[in-house]
Amino acid sequence: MEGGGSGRRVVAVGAGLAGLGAARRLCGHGSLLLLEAAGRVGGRVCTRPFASGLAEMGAHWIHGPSPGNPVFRLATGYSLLGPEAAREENQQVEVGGHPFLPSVTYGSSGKALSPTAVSEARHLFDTLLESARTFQGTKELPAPSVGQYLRGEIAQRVPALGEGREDARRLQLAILAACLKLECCISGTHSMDLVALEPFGEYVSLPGLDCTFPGGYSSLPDCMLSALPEGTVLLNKAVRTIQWKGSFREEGDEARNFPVRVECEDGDAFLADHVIVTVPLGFLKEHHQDFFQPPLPQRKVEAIRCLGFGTNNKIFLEFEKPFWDPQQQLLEVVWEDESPLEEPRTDLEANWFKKLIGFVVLQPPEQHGHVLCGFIAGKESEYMETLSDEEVLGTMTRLLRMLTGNPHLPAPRSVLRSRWHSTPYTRGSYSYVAVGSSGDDIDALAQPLPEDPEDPRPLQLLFAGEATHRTFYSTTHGALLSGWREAERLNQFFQAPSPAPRL
Ligand code: 6YU
Repeated sequence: MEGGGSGRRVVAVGAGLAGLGAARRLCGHGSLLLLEAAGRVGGRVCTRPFASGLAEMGAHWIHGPSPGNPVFRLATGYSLLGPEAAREENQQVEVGGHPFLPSVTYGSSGKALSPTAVSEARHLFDTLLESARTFQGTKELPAPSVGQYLRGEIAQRVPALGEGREDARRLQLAILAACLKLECCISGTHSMDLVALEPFGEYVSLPGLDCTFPGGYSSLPDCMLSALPEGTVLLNKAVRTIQWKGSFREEGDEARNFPVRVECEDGDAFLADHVIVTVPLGFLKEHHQDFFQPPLPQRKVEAIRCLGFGTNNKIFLEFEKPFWDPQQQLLEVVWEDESPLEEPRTDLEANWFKKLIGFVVLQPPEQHGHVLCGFIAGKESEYMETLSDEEVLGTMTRLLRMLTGNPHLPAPRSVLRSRWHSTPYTRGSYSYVAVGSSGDDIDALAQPLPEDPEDPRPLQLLFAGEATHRTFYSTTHGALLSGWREAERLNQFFQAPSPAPRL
C-alpha cells in the first residue's frame, strides 16, 4: 500500500460505473475491495449477444457525448467509440435529450400518419416541455407535476389544435398522448404525473449527438475492470448487511478495530474503515431497513422513500427481412383514440402493449441483422416482465400487423427483453425527482455518514450511484461522476493531516 490512506481499508458495494469509477480513483490509497452481487461488472450497463450483433439491455447511448461528459472522455481514451462520435460538429449539437432520428409514425388504424401532423404536435409538446423546465425556485406552481402542468397547457390549446377541425384535433391529441409516453421512458416513470415540476429543470443535458458503443456499452466497464489490480473485484458476492458505528476487531499481526463490518449473503464478512455504497435506489427502497445496522438516519430514509425510481424496459425483435424502409431509424406508434386529457386505461392484461412508444432500428444492419428495439415504461413494462417470451412475441406480432395494416407480416424470428423491475439487485431502471421530493433529497441521499463532522471515525458510509447526482441523475455519466466524487472525498480525507488526538 502506498500514498495517503495507507492502512485504511475501503470496501465498495456494487460494480456498476459508480463503483468501478470510485475503485479506479482510489487505487493506491489504502486497501480496496469491490463486492458485486452479479456474476459480471457493469450493473445497468449490460450488453448481450442477440441476432447477429449485440443488444444493450440497459444504457443505450452516451447522452451528450462531448468533452464535458466523463463517459465520453473515458470511452474515447479507451478507443471504444466510432468515427462519428469523434467528429467535432457532432459534439456541439444540442439535442436536449431527444436525438433526432429519421422516423415513420404508425397510427393504430394501420396507416402511417402525416409527417406534418406529427411534427406539428411534437413541436407543441417540445415547446411545452421546455417551459416545464423553467419553474425552479418558483413558489406558486401552476401544478405539482410535469404531467399535470403539460395536460393543463394542452387543455387550454384544444380549440386551436388541428386548426379547429375535429378529426385533425383528435389526431393532434393522440400524438400528444404518445409524446407523454415517450417522456415516461426518458424519465423512467409510470406517468409524468409522478414527476415533480419545480425541480424538473435541474437535470442538465450536455451537448453532443447521442452515440452508441460499436463494441457494446459493456466494453466500457470491462476496460475499467481491466485497469484495476487483480483481485480488487469479487463477483457473485452479494452484500446482506452493513454494520456501521461498530467496533469490530480483526485478529492477526495488525490487530485493530474497524467501525464497519460488511456481511455477504454467503456468510463471508469484511471489516472496513469506509464503505462506498453504490447499490441502486430501487434496491435501497426495498432493503434499507435490514441492509444497514443501525438503520439510516431519518433524513436519509426520507430521501430514499420520496425520490422516484421507475421502470423502462426494452423489447428486441429480430426479423428475417426488414418491413421498414432502409432510411427509417425510428418507428413510432400513436393510438388514434387516445388523448392526454382522458384517464389512461388501467387493465394491464388487455392494454399493456399500448404503452410501448415504438421501436429504434439497430444500426448498422450489417452488424446487428434486422433488429428493432422497442421501449416501454411504467406499470405496463413491469407487467410485461411477468409474461413469457412467447406471449410477448405473439403480442408484438399482432401489434405490428395492426400498425402496418399487413395481416401477413411475418412474425419476428426471436425476441429478447430486459426485466429491470424483477432484477433483484436493481428493482427498476433509473431515478427521477418525484412529486414530494426535490434536488435536496438527492443531496441528502449523497451525504456521507455519520453526519456529525466531529465524529472521530468519519466517512464510514459514503453513497454514490446515478440517483445521488443532482444534475445528471439517471445517466451513466451521473453514475461515473458520483463514484469519482466519493473517491475524491476519501482521497482528500486520507491526505489531510490527522487531527490532534482529543485529550
Ligand atoms: C445513459 C442511456 N438508458 C436504459 C435502461 C436502463 C438504464 N440508463 P448500477 O445499477 O449500474 O450498479 C450498481 C451495482 O450494485 C449493480 O451491479 C448491482 O448488481 C450491485 N448491487 C446491488 N445490490 C448489491 C448488493 N447487495 N451486494 C453487492 N452488489 C449489489 N443512461 O447514460 N444512457 O441510454 C441509458 C438506460 C433500460 C436500465 C439506462 C441510461 C441509466 C444508466 O444505465 C444508469 O444510470 C447507470 O448505469 C447506473 O450506474 P450505477 O453504478 O449507479 O448503478 C428532465 C429529466 C430527465 C431525466 N432523465 C433523462 C435521461 C434519461 C436516461 N436515459 C435512459 C435511456 C436509456 C435508454
